[in-house]
This record gives sequence, structure tokens and C-alpha cells, in this order.
Amino acid sequence: MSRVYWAKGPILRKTLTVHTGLVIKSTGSWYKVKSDDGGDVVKARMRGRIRLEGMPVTNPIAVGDRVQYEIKKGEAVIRHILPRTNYLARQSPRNTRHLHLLGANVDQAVLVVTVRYPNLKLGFIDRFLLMTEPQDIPVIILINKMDLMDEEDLELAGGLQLLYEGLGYRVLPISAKQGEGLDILRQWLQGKQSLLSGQSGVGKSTLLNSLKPDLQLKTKELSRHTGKGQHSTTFAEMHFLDADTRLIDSPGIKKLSFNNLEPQQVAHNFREFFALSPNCKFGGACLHRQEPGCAVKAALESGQISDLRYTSYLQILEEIESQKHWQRHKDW
Ligand SMILES: Nc1nc2c(ncn2[C@@H]2O[C@H](COP(=O)(O)OP(=O)(O)OP(=O)(O)O)[C@@H](O)[C@H]2O)c(=O)[nH]1
Ligand SMILES: [Mg+2]
Ligand SMILES: [Zn+2]
Repeated sequence: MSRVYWAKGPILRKTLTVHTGLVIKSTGSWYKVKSDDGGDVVKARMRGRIRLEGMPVTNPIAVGDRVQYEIKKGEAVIRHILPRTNYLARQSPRNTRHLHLLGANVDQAVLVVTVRYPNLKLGFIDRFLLMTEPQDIPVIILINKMDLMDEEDLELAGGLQLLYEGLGYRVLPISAKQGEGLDILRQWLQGKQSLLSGQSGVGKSTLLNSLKPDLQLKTKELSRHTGKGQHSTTFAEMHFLDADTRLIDSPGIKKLSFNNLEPQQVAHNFREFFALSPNCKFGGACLHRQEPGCAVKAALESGQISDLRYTSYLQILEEIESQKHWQRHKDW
């Protein structure tokens, strides 16, 4: 605990105690902060606007952030966000000109996917990796609901594992419900701060409940009508498997879009494309589409680069370009 003095005029001197703590829950309008001294949890607010990458953010503070706050008239008020080691951000689903923070200061991101129930959205994994690659955040991909898989699903899951392991990510097939694969996962999580993310209904909260049964987090059946998850987790919240092992459960993601990125940044963050780009005629400036002498296109034709990754890549570029086009249009 440190004391900070604010001088108010030449005579009046006011003393306020500044606390530091870890944000363990964020609703966008209020936060739960776990104090560094004593570990008590306070409900806190924050005023003022904050920008990120030059864009406004819908939730200026993320779970995982470390903050300084003061208690004023019985209410905790956050004054500063301490420098982040990293963060995950995407375009806000409600306001395309805002960013939305998923988490901060994470040691790794855990992406939970399913082949079916709900169906895997093609390209979803690649979009997720666009949030982690720029900051070199290690990613674990969990392929959940193995207990529900038939032959065809297993083949698809095996293909995904091969593809993403080949790119250097850790991939683990699990069944959160039946507790399969969790021993290895526990080792990977031990002593780290990890963000759990993925589409709604893939089993993020179920997984946390299996790892720590006394959490008793809310989970929900998929909708019979759409076969999709029903957003049972509404706010991101950090849970402690033990004092050093922290897991952030977060609300399901419907769609990941990135108008905070330029096409070049997308190209640079598909790691296997980037690795080949020095061999492209236009080097790091190549977008690997119609450019002559493109090493990525050549690798695609020889099968060294996956069609799945290349298709995702083109879709993301198109989406960014058309969003930028319409934004310019609106600005006129
Ligand atoms: N059969 C089977 N069902 C699972 C498994 N994991 C989760 N489920 C079920 O899938 C449904 C959705 O699980 P949740 O844990 O609520 O999913 P979530 O990812 O937290 O969803 P949101 O909070 O909406 O993002 C529940 O009915 C779970 O019981 C699994 O490994 N096998
Ligand atoms: Mg959930
Ligand atoms: Zn190229």
C-alpha cells in the first residue's frame, strides 16, 4: 500500500490511499477487483474514456488487468490501468468502430472448439489466432466433446489437430463432460493465467466445472432450434484453480471481425505465410493474391500451405476491405 499526496492549493493537503489489485470480473460498467494486500474483493467503477490502438473501446478494462484504485465514500474508483504485458482485442460486435477487449496480461489463450454441437465455423480458429499472433501469445486449441464424435467427426478433428500442430500450436482433444484429456491440460495450465475463449456452447464453463467442481458455473444446453449455444456466460470472470493457476471464463463469441487491422497485418500474422514472404517478389508487401512471383501461392499449389488457411485468409481480407470501403463512404 502506498500513499499519494495531492496538493490542493498552498495550504490544504489531502491524503488518499492508493491500492493496487487484479481485475477478476468485468461487465463493462463495473468491475470486481482483488486487492493485492489481503486479497479482499471490491466492486469498482471507472470514469472517463479510454482508447486502444487509436480506437474507442466498449470495455476499457479487461479481466486480467492490474489497476490502481482508491476508496472514496465507500466506493472503489479505478484511477489507472497499469501497463499491460499483452491483451486480446477484436472489433466490437455492436459498434464496428469500437474495439472490445477479451482479456489482458495472459500467459496463454485456450481456444475451445467443437466439430459439431455446435458446428465449427470454418475460419473461426484462424480469426482467433489474429488476436494472439501480433503479441506472440501462446495458444492451446482444445477440441471438445470427443464423446459425441462419430467416424467422420473424428477424421475432421484429426485433420484440425494435424494442421494446427504443424503450425506450432498445442492441440488437445478432450471431453470436458467426461473428464478426458484433462490431466495433460492441468499440466499446461499450472501456474499460468489463461484466457478461455470460443463460440457459445462449446463447453468453456463445463470445462471449468470439471477442473474445479466446486465452482458450479452456469452452463446451458444448446438451443434445439438452432443447435447453437445460448450465451449462458454473460461476463468474463477469472477463477482460481489454485493460488497461481488462474483461468478466465468468457462469454461465447459469435463472430470475430477486425477492422482495426490492415490487410498487411493480416498477411503478417498468418505465421506460415509470413515465414515464406521473404521469397515473394514483393517481399513483406505481398498480399499473396494476384501478385507475380508469390511464394505463398506456390506453396499453396504444392500443398505445403493448407487450402483451409488460405481460404480463411482471403475471406478476412475481403471483409476488412469492404468494411473500410463502407466506412469511407459514410464519412463523406
Ligand atoms: N457431450 C458433451 N457435452 C458437453 C461437453 N462439454 C460441454 N457439453 C455441453 O454443452 C452445453 C454447453 O456447455 P457450456 O459449458 O454452457 O458452454 P460455454 O462454452 O460455456 O457457452 P457460453 O457460456 O454460452 O459461451 C452444455 O449442455 C454442456 O453440458 C462434452 O465434453 N461432451
Ligand atoms: Mg459459459
Ligand atoms: Zn506472396
